[in-house]
Amino acid sequence: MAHVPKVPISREESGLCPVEVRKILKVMRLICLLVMLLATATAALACGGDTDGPRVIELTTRDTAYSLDSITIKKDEQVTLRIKNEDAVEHDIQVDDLTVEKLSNAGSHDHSTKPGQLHFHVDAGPTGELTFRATTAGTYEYYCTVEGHRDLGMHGTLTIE
Ligand SMILES: [Cu+2]
Repeated sequence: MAHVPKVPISREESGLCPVEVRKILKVMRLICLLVMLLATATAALACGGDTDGPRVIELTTRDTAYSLDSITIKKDEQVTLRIKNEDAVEHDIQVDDLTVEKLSNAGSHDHSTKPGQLHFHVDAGPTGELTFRATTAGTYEYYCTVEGHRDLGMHGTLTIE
């Protein structure tokens, strides 16, 4: 192979006039900007977008049964427990001997017998939810207080880690 000396190419030798060089630089800057925007958007998506919102736990009630046998949450974590009632009868969920900080309640009725009791009730058909925070760790039983439903299997284990 013939020896080709490496000589830096000047603007004149490259055949590009300063106007063309400026145009190329402008396009390159635009590409850089787009890449940075894309990276930012990807990072935002990777973070889930709204990391501050409560975690939603979906529980369906169908044929007098809960879809989940156990629910695990973290102490002090904001959690939205959502019950989608697919049955033709009302259901509820209650945990005895646990006091939680209730943050909001939507589409459900609260028939708690004690302040701070984790309890809410969902009519036949709709979806109801309760957003709360548990401040004590432990293992508890959740169950449906509608007569006979607990015995039919409407209960499960709530673990607060
Ligand atoms: Cu029930």
